[in-house]
Amino acid sequence: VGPLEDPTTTLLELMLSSDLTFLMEAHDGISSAIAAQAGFKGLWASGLSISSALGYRDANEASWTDLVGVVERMADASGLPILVDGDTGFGNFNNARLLATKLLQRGAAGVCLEDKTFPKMNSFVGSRHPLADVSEFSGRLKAVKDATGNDLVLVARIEALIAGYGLDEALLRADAYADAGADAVLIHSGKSDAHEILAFAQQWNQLPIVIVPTKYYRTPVDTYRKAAISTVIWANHAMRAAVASMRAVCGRIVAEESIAGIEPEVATLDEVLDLLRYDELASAEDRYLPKP
Ligand code: SPV
Ligand code: MG
Repeated sequence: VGPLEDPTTTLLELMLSSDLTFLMEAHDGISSAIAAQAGFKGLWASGLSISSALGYRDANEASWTDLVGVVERMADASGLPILVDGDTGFGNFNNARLLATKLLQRGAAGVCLEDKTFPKMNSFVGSRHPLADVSEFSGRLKAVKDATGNDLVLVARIEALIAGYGLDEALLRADAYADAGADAVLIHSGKSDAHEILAFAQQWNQLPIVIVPTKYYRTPVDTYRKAAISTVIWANHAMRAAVASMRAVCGRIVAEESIAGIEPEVATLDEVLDLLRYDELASAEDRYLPKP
């Protein structure tokens, strides 16, 4: 796969289209290639999944340089537009605009910044989720827009519902972030049903709305179509699938002291070679290496 000609325009078009858009989580080159082969049109570079794959906790233990390195591998391996989970932007307006600039240079199509303080904690872990001041966070968004303009889609993520402040605070923040130049808002919720985010969508339609139904996974996606939601992020399912399969395979190999039993259950080597386009390298060798 080659890089997309204009990943940012493609991502923005997906988010602005009247169809519901799905972004699949990926966290490294091979998970990105698998999502592309499965037919997804765009990826979510999940902070939780990338941290987990690196052996870090989703609490800003991984650095912004760790993140941009992973995103570059994801872009190259998939050729898809990638919305990157930029957490809080790793600090103030200056750290946020540096992150956005480096992500753009390394092939990202968009960045999502959440209105919390550095270091953040994953929204589903514990109960301490201090929100950033609205005007300070708006400054972070403005600085990113001034640095990257239309070259990078900017999604402002509202954590008011996660932090327990309710709908009015979420709506107030959405207005402020739209004024600050966001291209879309992500409204997050940890409830096991979709009522909070549907109430938000009913009252707010200035910009495309992005959701992450990790906890309210039972809601059928047609509900989101009817609510005119723009984009659904399947936020961590490649990472969790990998954990489940690797656990099962490791457990069986330990118990059976053999790899014979699990051979039919793991991907063949040919599948791996196909994902990473070894065929392209073979034809390039024919073209460029001296003939024997
Ligand atoms: C992520 O995938 O890292 C996210 C979504 O930010 S959540 O884990 O729900 O916060
Ligand atoms: Mg995250």
